[in-house]
Amino acid sequence: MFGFLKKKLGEVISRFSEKAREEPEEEAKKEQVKVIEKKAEEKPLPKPVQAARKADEVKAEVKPREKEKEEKKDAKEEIREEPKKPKSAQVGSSRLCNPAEAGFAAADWAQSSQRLGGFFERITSAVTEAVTTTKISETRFEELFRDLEITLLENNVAVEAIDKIKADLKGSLVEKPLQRGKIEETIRKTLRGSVEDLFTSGYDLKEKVKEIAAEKKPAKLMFVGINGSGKTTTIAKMAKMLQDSKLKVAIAASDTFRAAAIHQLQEHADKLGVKLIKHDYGADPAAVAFDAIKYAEAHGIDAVLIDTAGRLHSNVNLMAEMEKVARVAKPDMKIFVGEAITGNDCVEQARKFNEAIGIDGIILAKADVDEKGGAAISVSYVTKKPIFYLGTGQGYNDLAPFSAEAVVESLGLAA
Ligand SMILES: Nc1nc2c(ncn2[C@@H]2O[C@H](COP(=O)(O)OP(=O)(O)O)[C@@H](O)[C@H]2O)c(=O)[nH]1
Ligand SMILES: [Mg+2]
Repeated sequence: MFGFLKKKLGEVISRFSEKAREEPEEEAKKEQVKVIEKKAEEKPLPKPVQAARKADEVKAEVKPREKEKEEKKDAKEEIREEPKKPKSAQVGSSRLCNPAEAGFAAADWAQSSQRLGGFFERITSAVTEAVTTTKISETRFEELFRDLEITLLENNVAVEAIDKIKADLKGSLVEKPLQRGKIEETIRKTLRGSVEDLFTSGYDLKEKVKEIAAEKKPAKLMFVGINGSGKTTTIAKMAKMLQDSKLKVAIAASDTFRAAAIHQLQEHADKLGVKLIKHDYGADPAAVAFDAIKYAEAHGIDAVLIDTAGRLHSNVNLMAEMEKVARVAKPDMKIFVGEAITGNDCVEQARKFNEAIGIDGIILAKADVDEKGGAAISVSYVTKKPIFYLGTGQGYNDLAPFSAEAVVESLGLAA
C-alpha cells in the first residue's frame, strides 16, 4: 500500500535535507560572519583591551626601577619572565619591587586574560555553531519545497492537504537554527505530525452500529458513491463483519438503475445468508429502502445496509436521488465509499456527496491496489469526516479498520 508515494517521499526528503544542508556558499559565509559579529558584541571588546592597556602602563612604570638591576640580571631572562606571566604570584614577585603596583597589575592581568579567554571561547563556539547549524530563508524554503509539492501532486494529494503540509514545514524550518545533521529528522518529524493531523479522528463503525441497534432497531446505514467505487462489495463485507458480531443484517437493493447491480447483490446475499429486499430494475430506490426498513422492524433485524446507484453522467439527478433516499430512509449514518486509486477524483466526489447529503464518514475501497495514497491522505482533511475502513481486497474479510499510524508507517514516516 502506498509503495510509490513512500519511495518518492523518501527520495524527496533526502534531497530536501541535502540541499538545505549545502546552503549556497555565499549565504553560509554571510551567516557565519553575522553569528561571529553578534557573539563578539555580546560582551564588548574594550574592557579586556583596557585592562591589557593598564597592565602595559604599570609595566612601563616598573621598567625604570628594573633598569637599576639590569647589570646584575641577564636580559634574556627578563624578557622571558616579564610580559608572559599573568599568574599573580609571579607578577607580584619581589622582582617587580612595588607590591601595591604589582598587586594591581596582577589582578588586572588575570581579569583581562580571563576576559580575552572568554572572548576567544565565544568566537570559537560561534564559528562551530555557524558551521554546524544553518538557517533556511523563506525564499530558499519555497525553492526546496517545490520538489516535494510536485511529488505530492503527482501522488494525488489534494491542494488543501499540501497547503497544510507546507505551512507546518515552513513553521519548523524557516529562519530556525537547524543542526545540519538533523535536518532530515526535523523534516520527517514535521511531515509525520502533519500527516497525522490530516485525519479527523474516527470511531469503530461496527461498535457504533451495535450502539444504535441497542437503542432502536434497525440501525440504518446508507452507502453512497459513484459507479464502480466498491459500494456493493463493501456492503457485503460490512454485512459479514456485523454477522460475525452476532448482529442480524438485511440489505436494501436501492441501486435500481442497472439490473446487473441487483443480481450482484443477490449473489452476495445468498452466499452470506442475508435477507435482500429488492424491487424490479428501474423502481424507486427510496421505496426499496423504505420496504427494507419495514421488513427489518418486523423481523428484529439489527442493521439495514442500503445500497445505492452511482451513475456518473447525471450528477444532478444522482444527488437528487440520494437526497430522496435519505429523506425517506432517514439513515443513522451516510457512508461515502470511494475508490482510493482514483485519487483527486475520489476526494472531489466525497466533497460533492458531503455537500449534497452530508456524509458521516468514509470507506476507501481498493487501498490494496493504491500505490499513491493521495486520496487516503486528503479525503478526511477535505471533508472533515473520519475514514472508517480501508477495503484491502475482494474477499469478505478484506475490510481493515483505518488507522492514521498505519498510513504514516506505509509512507515510511513512522518514528
Ligand atoms: N482490489 C479490490 N477490489 C475491490 C475492492 N472493493 C471492490 N472491489 C472491486 O471493484 C469492482 C467494483 O465494485 P462494486 O462493489 O461493484 O462497486 P459499486 O459499483 O460501487 O457497487 C468489483 O470488481 C470489486 O470486486 C477492494 O477493496 N479491493
Ligand atoms: Mg453496486
